[in-house]
Amino acid sequence: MKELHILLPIKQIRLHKLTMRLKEPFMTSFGTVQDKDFFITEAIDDKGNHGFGESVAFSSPWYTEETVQTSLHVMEDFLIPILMENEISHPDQVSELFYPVKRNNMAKAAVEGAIWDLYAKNNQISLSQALGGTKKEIDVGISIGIQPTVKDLIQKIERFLEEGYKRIKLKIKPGLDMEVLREVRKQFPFTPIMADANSAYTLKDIDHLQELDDLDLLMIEQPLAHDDIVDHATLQSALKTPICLDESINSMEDARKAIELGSCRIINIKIGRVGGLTEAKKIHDLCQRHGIQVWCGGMLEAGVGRAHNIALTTLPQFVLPGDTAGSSRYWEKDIIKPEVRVEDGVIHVPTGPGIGYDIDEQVMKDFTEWTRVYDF
Ligand code: OSB
Ligand code: MG
Repeated sequence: MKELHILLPIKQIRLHKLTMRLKEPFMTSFGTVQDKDFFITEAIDDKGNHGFGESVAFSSPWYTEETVQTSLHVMEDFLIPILMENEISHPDQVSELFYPVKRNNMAKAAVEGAIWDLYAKNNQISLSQALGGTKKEIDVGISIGIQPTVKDLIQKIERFLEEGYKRIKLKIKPGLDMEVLREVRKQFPFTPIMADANSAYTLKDIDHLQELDDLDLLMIEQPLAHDDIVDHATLQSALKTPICLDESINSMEDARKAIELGSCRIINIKIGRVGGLTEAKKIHDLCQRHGIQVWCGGMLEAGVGRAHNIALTTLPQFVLPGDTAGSSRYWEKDIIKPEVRVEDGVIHVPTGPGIGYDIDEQVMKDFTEWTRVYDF
């Protein structure tokens, strides 16, 4: 099957630098984001197909070490030149070619994503089909940042449940955790709820974290250090609540080791964090073989990144609702048309070629600071 699906020679890559403002600031244990700078990557082939990707690094390195600036440096000075020097016939080859560049996964994913979309468009299939996805609709949840008061939080949860979201994720940090979760659990006794600590705790907090076990949470996401899988194994053996790893899993090898050590029971797959769709698929397949549940995380993406997340989530082991909420949860206006819509807690997967959404040229232009062109 792979042999039939060819990728035409790439003629040009464009990097579009965008600035967009979230409707409201998003607060986590490590800081707040409201203005989002990022890149839309565009790959163009001989036939005039245009493939799009999106970079997910933030302006400062609080989630992982990458930033908007490091992404630009790595894409422009290393990754795009590698593509200029090599011919590829399938997008899976991109991550192999990028292998000599250590880490910088978000930069890699941004470039690889445009090539996956280009490949699907050239073959007149959806990105979901190109990846081997099967679902026609995907279940979605919502991630809520730290709120000024518990009352604000409860109101937000009520609103999102009315909109149909299938699970609620709350951001927690030391001092704003058990009390908040207890109050939320009291107000919503039957709602699927989880908490994300973004690596705010250490093993010294083990007794404190055991209080989570009374709250009937779906999981606790990344309680310990961003680069740890050893202490997480110790914590998981002391907790009934399943641990989900986010920051700690940057490759299939990381996932294999975490599964072997018992560091988690669930993995949050983010395309940017793991270096692209090919690696994301490998982690998915590994988890499927080991009975580890997966779901698709979010990076407050604009429409292109959101569309990639939707396509990935159509793979069968994405059994838990992800963080891919509708466009309107984040943006006054998204850069794709139609925007991503959530109805009764599901997104209907688009069936058109590639990502299945068109770029809204006017909106894109309004948010574009500059564009650089690389001719092959
Ligand atoms: O840890 O999952 C995370 C947002 C920014 C950085 C890290 C995370 C998040 C989210 C929100 O939880 C996900 C989203 O709604 O896109
Ligand atoms: Mg997380």
